[in-house]
Amino acid sequence: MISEMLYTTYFEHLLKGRRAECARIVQSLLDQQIDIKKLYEDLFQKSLYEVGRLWETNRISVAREHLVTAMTEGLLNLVYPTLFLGKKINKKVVISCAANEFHQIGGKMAADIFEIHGWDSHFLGANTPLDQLLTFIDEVKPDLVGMSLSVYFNMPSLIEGIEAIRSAFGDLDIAVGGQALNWGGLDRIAKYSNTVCIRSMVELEDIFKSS
Ligand code: B12
Repeated sequence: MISEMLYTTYFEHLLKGRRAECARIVQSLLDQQIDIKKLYEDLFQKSLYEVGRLWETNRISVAREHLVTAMTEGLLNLVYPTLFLGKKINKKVVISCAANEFHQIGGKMAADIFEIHGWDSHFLGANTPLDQLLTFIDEVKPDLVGMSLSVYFNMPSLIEGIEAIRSAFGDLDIAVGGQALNWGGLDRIAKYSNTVCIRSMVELEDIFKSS
């Protein structure tokens, strides 16, 4: 549980670029064995969304937004040792951002949650060229492909990706996540077989219940 007071303290340190203080807070939550989904949504995601609002309304600079993003990516590494403690279930997932999609933190978090649930997760990061994604899927032969989309203008690239996966790999399961889904496109994605939209960490749990 992350109290409002702890969140506010963390956020102030984050905006001021105080890496050590942020790391101490995250490490102490990990020491208390916080649910990683809560850490991701209620600390990292919440603070990055807030930073997005501050940036959008010109209250912080692009440089500060980059600082916060880089710090958060570093803090995610503190979680790394806890990712591999669970029992492996012999399932593989490949998670990638759509081509031209540069927001990679959400997809990385999703990949971590799969790993915690015993999957082998292969996270390809931002802006993966489609032909490279297809080649990688062919090599790894995953049980599921996750696609991340943050900005709505990249929807055509996501749809192109889904169609290419359908045509090369038949009915391979696909899960689409990311906040671009808040701006629409659910109907366009829903028409593809074996393709689901995941809107939250709670919805992601449904995949694990059925696996
Ligand atoms: C950091 C950041 C950047 C960085 C990203 C760097 C990086 N290493 O990732 C950089 C500087 C590259 C960037 C660029 C741009 N950005 Co930006 N960015 C952000 C910011 C501040 C944080 C993003 C983030 O990490 N969020 C936190 C993560 C954890 O949240 P999430 O992605 O939603 O992920 C969660 C779920 O969605 C889900 N999920 C995500 N992916 C997946 C995948 C699967 C398979 C599953 C199951 C779940 C899942 O799980 C996660 C955990 O719950 C956001 C603000 C915001 N609201 O997020 C703006 C934001 C996304 N950016 C925005 C914009 C406009 C841009 C630019 C167009 C700016 C510009 N003019 O150049 C470019 C676009 C670049 C591109 N082509 O993609 C807008 C988008 C608005 C819109 N309506 O589409 C936002 C919302 C800011 C704003 N308020 O206006 N940005």
